[in-house]
Amino acid sequence: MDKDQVAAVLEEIGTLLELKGENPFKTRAYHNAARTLEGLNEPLERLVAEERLSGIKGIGDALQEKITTLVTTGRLPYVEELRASVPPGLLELLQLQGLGPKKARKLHAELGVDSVASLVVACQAGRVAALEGFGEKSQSRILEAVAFRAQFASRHRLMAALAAAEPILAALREHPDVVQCSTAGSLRRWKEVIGDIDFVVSTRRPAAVLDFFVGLPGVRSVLARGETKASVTLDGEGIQADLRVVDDAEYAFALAYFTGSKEHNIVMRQRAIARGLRLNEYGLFRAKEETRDPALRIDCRTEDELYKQLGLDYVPPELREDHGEFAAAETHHLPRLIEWTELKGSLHNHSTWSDGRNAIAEIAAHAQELGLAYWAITDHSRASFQANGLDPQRLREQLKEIADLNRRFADEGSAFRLLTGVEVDILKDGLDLEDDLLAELDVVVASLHVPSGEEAENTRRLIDAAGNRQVHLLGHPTGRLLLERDAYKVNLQAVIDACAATGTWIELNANPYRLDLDWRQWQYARSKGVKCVVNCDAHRLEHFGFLRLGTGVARKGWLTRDDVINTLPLERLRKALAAKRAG
Ligand code: DGT
Ligand code: CA
Ligand code: CA
Ligand code: ZN
Repeated sequence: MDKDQVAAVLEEIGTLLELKGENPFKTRAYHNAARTLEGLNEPLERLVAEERLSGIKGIGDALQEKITTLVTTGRLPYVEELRASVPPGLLELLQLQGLGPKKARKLHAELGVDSVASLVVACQAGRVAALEGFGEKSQSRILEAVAFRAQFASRHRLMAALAAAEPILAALREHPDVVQCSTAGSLRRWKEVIGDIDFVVSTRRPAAVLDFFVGLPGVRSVLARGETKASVTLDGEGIQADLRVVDDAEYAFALAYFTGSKEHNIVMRQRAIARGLRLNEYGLFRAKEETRDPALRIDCRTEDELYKQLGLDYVPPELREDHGEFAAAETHHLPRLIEWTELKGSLHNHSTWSDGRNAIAEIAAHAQELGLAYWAITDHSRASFQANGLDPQRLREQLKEIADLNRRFADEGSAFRLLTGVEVDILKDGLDLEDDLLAELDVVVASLHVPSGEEAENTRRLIDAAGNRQVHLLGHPTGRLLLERDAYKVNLQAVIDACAATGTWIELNANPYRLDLDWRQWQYARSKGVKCVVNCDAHRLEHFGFLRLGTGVARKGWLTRDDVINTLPLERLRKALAAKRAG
């Protein structure tokens, strides 16, 4: 096990002990140790092999032994026993907002609550309100939290769905009876949140392919299995996946149909009718009635040919939302969408100087390995104290470290450069750092981390930040966390207008929880000439991969290479950064 996996187990032990009512010092020791491991700058395996765990503050003998066992064997009997001693439903309770181990334990001890279902029953009977330390208000808050969870239980962030779909698609591709296959549905359209995953396959042997699909490793349970389709639940989050099987001659039509969106399909069907044709998932037919008769089918081997038949340029899946793609495809005005390989770097990222997991040198090495041209280090400013934000003095020290590294790259003949910067907090009355200091940095990202409840107030703060010459871009401009937290109240149109007027860029934050500015807003922003920056907001090396996710969402927002600042090579980027400051 690596340090993050071990940290997760320690975190779980702490929680289980809390549920059992153990001594708070003991439970806290586990939580703290988990945090410590996460912050380590060297591999845990090495620390264990060199018996250096004891040198780490807060890791006593008992913890050392458990960590060593986990690292070397990947298992820990202690946690397995602990898990078995706690009703599994109690852990489920902790997923409810506002319900911690202490309250869960009390509900269990006093009311026998051992699952979300039995908690709802207790609430409905008014027994939770009657419990000491709870009351009416807390009872109705619990019911709200249950409703909130249910609403999101069947929806999933795109990143998780992509990860679940990839091995299945790969397996289908390998199968000898599969002729063509693809993902379809909202996943292929790159929606930020999806209901279920859809696959389309063409084959001469539907039964063999369906058998193979429902028996794949990673399939938790089979919900339905018919002659031409099957639905399953996958391991992990329990995402549902649907597979449709068609003849190869029907493949292009099925793929287009099951890619959707419903709104897009409706217009496609109307266009067919207007041409005296009939369109459905099996074909485009010379017919006025519903049919699947191959003799009437107009041959289309690809989606491209289908769009041609209906008088349209090929519409990339990301744009199939009936958001203006038909007018553009009719007149050859669809944009040439950005490709993720066109990105040259990311302008919003963190390091160990604030809440990132990797040292700047490690980050730079990784960026160079990936062939990127630049990477900005924009750690938090001091107001984000929980994220170990930087005050002016530490920021200046960081600038020295980056200058040293850049000198080294130059000496080595590498064209790669780190950019200095900060993610400065937008506070109630201005930015968290002085303009003079900001002016010394290559890149300034301004973010609203503690919004007000008032739309006018948040809008004003963002507009003021955009009005500052030192600020290049607004970070994660809505503050939303998909399926967890709504956007703060803000008049986005006014903010976009202010960015247009001041030459301020807007981030498309590629973190799978954020993906904002939302794709629905980019057509407007683009029409106003506002540039986008697709940023990783990386807190660890694995986050570099978000660039591909973010670019997909940028495509969904109709953005081209020219609309996205971080496709510029370094020298042109520097000019663009300087332009904002010139006013
Ligand atoms: P999701 O799964 O809720 O994130 O969204 P989708 O778009 O993947 O929807 P899903 O899985 O129910 O169906 C996949 C596609 O199949 C959908 O995008 C369009 C097509 N489709 C499904 N039902 C209908 C329908 O009743 N009418 C039309 N025109 N298309 C449909
Ligand atoms: Ca779907
Ligand atoms: Ca579906
Ligand atoms: Zn941030």
